[in-house]
Amino acid sequence: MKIFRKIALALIVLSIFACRELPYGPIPTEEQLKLQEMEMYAFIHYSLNTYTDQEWGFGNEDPTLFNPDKLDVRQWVATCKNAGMKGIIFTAKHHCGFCMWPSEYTDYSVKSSPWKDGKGDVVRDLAEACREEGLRFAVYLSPWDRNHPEYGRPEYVSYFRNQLRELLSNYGDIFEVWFDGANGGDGWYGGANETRKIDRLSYYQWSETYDMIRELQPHCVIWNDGADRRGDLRWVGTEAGNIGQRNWSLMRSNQDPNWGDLHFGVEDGDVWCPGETNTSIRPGWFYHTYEDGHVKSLSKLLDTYYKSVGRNSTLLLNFPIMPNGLISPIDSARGAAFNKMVNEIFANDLASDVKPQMYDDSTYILDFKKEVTFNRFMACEDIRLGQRIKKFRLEVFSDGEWKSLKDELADWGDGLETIGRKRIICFPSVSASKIRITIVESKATPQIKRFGVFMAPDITSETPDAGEKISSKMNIAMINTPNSSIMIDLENTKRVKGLRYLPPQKQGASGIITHYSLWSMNGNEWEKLSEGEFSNIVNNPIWQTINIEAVDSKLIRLDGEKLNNGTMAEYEDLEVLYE
Ligand code: FUL
Repeated sequence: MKIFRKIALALIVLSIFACRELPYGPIPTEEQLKLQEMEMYAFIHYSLNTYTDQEWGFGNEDPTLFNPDKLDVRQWVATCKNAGMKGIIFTAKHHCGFCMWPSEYTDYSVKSSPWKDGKGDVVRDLAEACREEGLRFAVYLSPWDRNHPEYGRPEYVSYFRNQLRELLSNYGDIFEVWFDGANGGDGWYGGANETRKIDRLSYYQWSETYDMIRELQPHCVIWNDGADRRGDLRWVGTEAGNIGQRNWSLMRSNQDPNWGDLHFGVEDGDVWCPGETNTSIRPGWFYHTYEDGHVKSLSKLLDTYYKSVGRNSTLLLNFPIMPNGLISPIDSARGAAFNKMVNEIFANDLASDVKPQMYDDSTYILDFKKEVTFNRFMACEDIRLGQRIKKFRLEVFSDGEWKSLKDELADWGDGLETIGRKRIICFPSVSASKIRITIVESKATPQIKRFGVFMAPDITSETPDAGEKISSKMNIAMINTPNSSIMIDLENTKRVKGLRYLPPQKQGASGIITHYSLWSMNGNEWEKLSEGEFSNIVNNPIWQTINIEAVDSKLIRLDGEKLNNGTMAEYEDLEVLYE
């Protein structure tokens, strides 16, 4: 009798296991899953750059410039919370090397500033405010340090690790560490004023650093691009605010990714590595007064949401701090409006009471039993079992026939490739009584967690995309030069106080000026007005402004001292600033 009972029990257990679907391919860790579920979290960029109006500091900026009179981390936290952000990643140290906490390993920090008589700690204040308000807290620590004398040598790697240890030991739980990809180049380096190149794959010895992170903060995820060991999250190849319309949360563990791998993920990748779409609410990462009129519009932010969260990615949205120590009210208001709109759109799921009818492993029908009007469709895979679906079809039953839908934000085809944790498809409003979803290709039996159907208001007409395009092509005579110069004939003598340069906007463009000199001619001689670097222009190809002391000029020449690629300086647009 006993033996029969045992056999029966074993059979029951076996049959339960036989029915339970097993994971297919790589799956997320608990930490990756938790991060993906946050969907949106904020970046905050704040450093000496805020006071020098730069995007990248050279490393020799005076630390006494850091002296905000209204710094209020609670206003930052409130802004981020109202914008729907579930955490904050703070630039503890940007490329200039200035530390926003009083690191014991350098004096180039808040402790050498007049703010709070050198006794302040922005990292601590923010970490505490986040905790009190229920936001998760994380740090950006730039590996490239343009201040440190030893940068490029092994000593710097120990310094970097020491700083990381401080941040991971003294500020409570850290949900993510962000190691920016910008690496090496010119800098101050303790007065050496030179260019230092490093091998980004081997120099930092990431493997050891990762072990230290895992030990100090076992629940922290590592963002890193192309290191000698794969991070937990990946850059998506652009800072414009979009990931590929096809997006696998997979990468190869032992291969340096190319741009396509970052943007689209790798279908046959062997490790889970979701994309994190990082972009700023303004053109730049740091605050510049001249960008006050160019805060992203509501429709632009929604477009970003669909092209990140709606494409199986998280959204890391940046809010810069103003010199007074606050987030601009323009940005706060826009962030809140964005979150309100997202909540409104997704509050009412028209499919919430509709049980999908399944015809086989790959066809589902949502029957509303009446005509409903909608313009957004959502599908979610159970990613604990792996990302499986390669391609699907979406049809609506309207006017007595099945009609195919395509993703109106798609860059090619119908845009119905991959689902992942969350996929949102946008299309013009349609009235229909049924939706049919067909999984056309899948790696293994599809594991759908949810379908959703929504009606979003059309806001494009209400909120034009102000701030994306600042000026149209100027009415200026361009003189073609055979080299890396761009010459502008002002036709007669004018009082010039600057030049604005918009680099070519095409993905992968060559001829982007990264280092420039600016010249003017009024008589017969060229006079050099200014020279410098357009920092971060390749990853974030936004308008660059060169301000000069006003001069009389008839000809202006912008020389590309260094280009990202090619020999011919290219531009999308130029604007001469007159007094
Ligand atoms: C880039 C950096 O160079 C920018 O300054 C900014 O921090 C951005 C988030 O990453 O690569």
